[in-house]
Amino acid sequence: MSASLRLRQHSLICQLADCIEQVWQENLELSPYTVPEDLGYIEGHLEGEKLVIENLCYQTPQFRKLHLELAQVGTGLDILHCVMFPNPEYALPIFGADIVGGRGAISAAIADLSPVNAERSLPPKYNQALSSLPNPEFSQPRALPEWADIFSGFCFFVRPSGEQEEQSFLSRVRDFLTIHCQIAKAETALTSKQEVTEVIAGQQYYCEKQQQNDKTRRILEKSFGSEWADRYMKTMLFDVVKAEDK
Ligand code: BLA
Repeated sequence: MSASLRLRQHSLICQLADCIEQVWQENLELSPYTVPEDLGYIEGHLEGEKLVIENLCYQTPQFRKLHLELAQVGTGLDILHCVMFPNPEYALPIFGADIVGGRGAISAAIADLSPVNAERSLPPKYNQALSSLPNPEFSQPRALPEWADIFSGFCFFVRPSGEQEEQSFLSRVRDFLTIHCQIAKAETALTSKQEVTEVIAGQQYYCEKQQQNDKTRRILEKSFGSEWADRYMKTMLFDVVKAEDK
């Protein structure tokens, strides 16, 4: 990815983008992923300020799509979005993170490993590893919106205040990513069609809920219009594999 955008973004976003790429490169066997037509680098400005988006994607045997997106609206709003979509033949949770901020402060920083099985619970290996991590206090926790029933009990959503809390957020996300990559790499593929169908249904539910995030949709609509925003949310941010594709 051209490192141009992240160098102009809030330092926590730049640091997390570097961290995500590093953990991926150190732990996974990355192959290129073809981003849908012209969605790699995008500029839009319908009304008001310019929105620039840079997408970086990979795939691996266990992940059908590793997506890191950086976006900037005008000079005042910086966004990092990251989702690791497992290949549905692996019963793995979905890692997701979003950071929104700018002009010196981060307003929202969220990360989770979200279960997608029928019981919507994390596999025991994840519960064990995540429970043993240090769990730092943040002075300004944020409440999740109504659509957010997809997240696990380990989800953390905060407005980090100051350098120390930003570093705590960063290091907890690094731990989540490292645990996830290491467990995923050792995972064997499902053999039953029924189980794969369940994973697909779980990923579909996750994507449907994320598509209900009006705050994301509104930013995209302002620069690109509602039709484009809808297509982008459904094909690039939260695309679903259909059972018949498998
Ligand atoms: C919040 N997401 C937001 C906000 C904005 C965006 C502007 C509001 C910030 C605030 O309340 O302080 C915007 N996020 C974007 C845009 C993109 C993006 C434009 O990723 C992409 C182009 N969102 C995710 C993922 C998660 C997520 C992977 O993309 C979680 C794993 C969560 N974002 C999330 C949540 C909120 C949010 C829970 C708060 C929503 C609310 O309070 O209503």
